[in-house]
Amino acid sequence: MAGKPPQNDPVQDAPQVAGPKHAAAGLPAIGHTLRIAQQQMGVKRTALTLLRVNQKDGFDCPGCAWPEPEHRHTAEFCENGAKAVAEEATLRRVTPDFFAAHPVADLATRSGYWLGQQGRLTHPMYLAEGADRYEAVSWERAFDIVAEELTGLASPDEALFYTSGRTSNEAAFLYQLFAREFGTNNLPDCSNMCHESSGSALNETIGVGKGSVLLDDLYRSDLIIVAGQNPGTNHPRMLSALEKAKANGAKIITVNPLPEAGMERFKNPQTPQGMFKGAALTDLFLQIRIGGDQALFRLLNKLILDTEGAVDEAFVGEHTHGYEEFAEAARAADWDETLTATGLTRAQIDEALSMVLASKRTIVCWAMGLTQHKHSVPTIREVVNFLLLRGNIGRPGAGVCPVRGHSNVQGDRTMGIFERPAPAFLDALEKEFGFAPPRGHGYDVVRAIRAMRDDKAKVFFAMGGNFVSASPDTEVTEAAMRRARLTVHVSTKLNRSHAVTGARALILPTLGRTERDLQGGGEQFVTVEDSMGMVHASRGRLEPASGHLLSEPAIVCRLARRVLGAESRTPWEEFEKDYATVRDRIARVVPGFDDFNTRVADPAGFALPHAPRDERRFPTATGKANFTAAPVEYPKLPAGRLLLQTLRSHDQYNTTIYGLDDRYRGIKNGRRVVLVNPDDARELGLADGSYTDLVSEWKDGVERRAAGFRVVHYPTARGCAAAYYPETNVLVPLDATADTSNTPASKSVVVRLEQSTTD
Ligand SMILES: Nc1nc2c(c(=O)[nH]1)N[C@H]1C(S)=C(S)[C@@H](COP(=O)(O)OP(=O)(O)OC[C@H]3O[C@@H](n4cnc5c(=O)[nH]c(N)nc54)[C@H](O)[C@@H]3O)O[C@H]1N2
Ligand SMILES: Nc1nc2c(c(=O)[nH]1)N[C@H]1C(S)=C(S)[C@@H](COP(=O)(O)OP(=O)(O)OC[C@H]3O[C@@H](n4cnc5c(=O)[nH]c(N)nc54)[C@H](O)[C@@H]3O)O[C@H]1N2
Ligand SMILES: [Mo]
Repeated sequence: MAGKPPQNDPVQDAPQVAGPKHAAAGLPAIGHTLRIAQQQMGVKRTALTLLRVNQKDGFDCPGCAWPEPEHRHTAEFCENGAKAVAEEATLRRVTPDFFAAHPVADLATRSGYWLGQQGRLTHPMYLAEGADRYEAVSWERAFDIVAEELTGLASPDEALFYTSGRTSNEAAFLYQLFAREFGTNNLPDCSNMCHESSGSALNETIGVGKGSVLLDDLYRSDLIIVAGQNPGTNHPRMLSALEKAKANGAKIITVNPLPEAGMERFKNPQTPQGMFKGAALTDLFLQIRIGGDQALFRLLNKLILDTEGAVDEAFVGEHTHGYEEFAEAARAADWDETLTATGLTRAQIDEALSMVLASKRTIVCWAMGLTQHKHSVPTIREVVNFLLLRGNIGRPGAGVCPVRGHSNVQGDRTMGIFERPAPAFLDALEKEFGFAPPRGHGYDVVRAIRAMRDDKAKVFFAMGGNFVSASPDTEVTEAAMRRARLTVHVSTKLNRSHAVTGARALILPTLGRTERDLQGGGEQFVTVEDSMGMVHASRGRLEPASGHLLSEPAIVCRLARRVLGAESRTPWEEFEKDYATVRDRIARVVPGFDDFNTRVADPAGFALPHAPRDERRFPTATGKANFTAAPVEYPKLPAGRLLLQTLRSHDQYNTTIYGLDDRYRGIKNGRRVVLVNPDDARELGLADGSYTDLVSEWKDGVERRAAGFRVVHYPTARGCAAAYYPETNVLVPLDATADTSNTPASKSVVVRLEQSTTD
């Protein structure tokens, strides 16, 4: 079922293809934004809402985690931020009548696009054991049901508490506190599928699992390398920052198997000249083979080592550890092997080297193109080696810049949403709240799926997100979810996870970022942390989508009171009334949040401390920044196979599908497409416009098939293919994960393309 197109969907998936564009944003983006926004919100609400995005007294854009500049435009949002807002602020509603008309079996045949288009959830809904459809339920009854199942477990570790990265700091802090008072560290989150590899690599090498640059550093940089990221679609406001950096003299190298329109040319919709002509952003495009990045950076490191005076010896001597071992490994880097791994030419790498050597301040930005491979952690460590060699960490205009996804995914981790919490964090919780938090490691996303599959976990609770569609190995994941006793989703919108349920299921509808949050203690705001460690307030203004919604903090507080009862000494009632009291506790538990309530009153927010960035101090095990020397890895393809990456179109937010177009790649009205290099396609006998099945090959011998994809001849690197997530998650084996971080390797799936089995 999961590998086939949805059966009961009025939207026909009939892709039309026009070929890739060479510029992003500009006037078409504005027209597109307003059209989508007005369809969902009407004209007046569109204007009122969009003007509040990312303003100092407004709400944080629920789109990506890119930071807000100090001087904000009246319209500080982008096309895709506007779509995210419209999706939430829509006037469409999913009421109890909707659920009466659509049994769960019917919902399970619909596409994610159709489900999302139905509108905002309005009532708590309950699917009783054996029932065929959800029915409205009171909040009290809903909490009773969760409490019944949680207290009936043989061990707290049979419960899973998932988080998606939109959850505010306050809600996240309360949620992990509840899970730990209940007795488990089973806090898998979307980060496990996202930047976990970055966190793993950075923690070990520089001692902090976060990026070390602020916006100002980008503006001051000489060279910015953007590897494995498509900002034109996924972080559009980053293009303005790159444009400004270029105006200040920076050069940009783009490393990507695909030529992405945004990185080629950016037409800034906020400046008159930009709207029409636009700025070329990329100076050097390295069209790398999927998974070739570690080899590329390793060779660059060798070439730096071989260049007289190129290494920052003072920095290396004073601040780093492991240099000799690393240098020995790097000197052994081999040109031929690197050219094979990367598909690049010698001239391209030489040109990159000369740009690297000419730069005194270098930044490397990356996203999912680096994090979702088997060897992602050593790849990112090699990026760190590269920056350390020339002293590019802890210096203005230089550093590591992992560009985060969800708007508060970084904050959620800071608040303790982590299945492997640091002992110091647990000590602080224990001291503040007077209970003994569990110390053993919990399950991450992949382990949580296995635990449900193997009947070791029986209650699945999700604070946002769409677990079954976002996770790998869709059929395995869905079967695992169906084994649970109870599945609970705190959600704003309908999605597939509501249709693939345990024996009992609940949907708990919640407020979104755009909405007014009124509690006993008056109107509340929440806080978020962006990709660069800046914390600021977010305040919704719209009337809530329904009078029956509870905020995420309120849901956690009420659930905690119901489940933990008198045993808990935590003042859950007070927390629910007044989020400032939660922030007081955060200030005492989480480093860097001293005087939280006072400092967050500054509309610009505040920066969290970052030892490597601020003081060139590296809080690692060795007390220094660690060079590492892992063997170089890259995917090796059997003959007749392609390496498939699963990525985002321009009309989606993860599993939320806004529309069926991918404008910059020239695809319209369809998502079941596979982009293949024309030379590979010819060799494999795949005509443009023909239909094919994607069959993934993995050592477990299980055949995973996604049926009925239109072949698109597209200028991707040789041997590589690309298709959209989540339709292709069915192809990603549960066990195919990155070493160390355990992130699903959803950017390197070995596939063969077979004559289509669907007509
Ligand atoms: N509008 C919108 N915004 C979003 C999201 C969204 O879905 N829609 N999602 C949010 C989230 S959660 C995240 S994590 C981010 C994701 O942001 P991105 O990481 O930009 O998202 P992807 O579409 O997965 O794109 C991966 C990019 O890496 C390239 N790539 C793939 N494999 C390799 C490789 O081996 N090496 C190199 N060098 N490049 C490679 C791909 O060609 C593509 O350009 O965006 C966030 N923002
Ligand atoms: N094959 C493949 N798989 C991937 C990826 C990939 O590149 N390829 N990317 C991975 C990445 S980077 C990520 S981050 C994950 C994303 O995984 P998730 O975060 O689980 O998925 P989303 O699609 O972002 O979740 C969308 C749902 O969140 C709910 N929601 C939206 N706003 C709110 C809110 O304010 N509060 C609450 N409670 N709910 C809300 C809505 O009901 C909506 O349907 O997917 C991962 N999966
Ligand atoms: Mo993400």
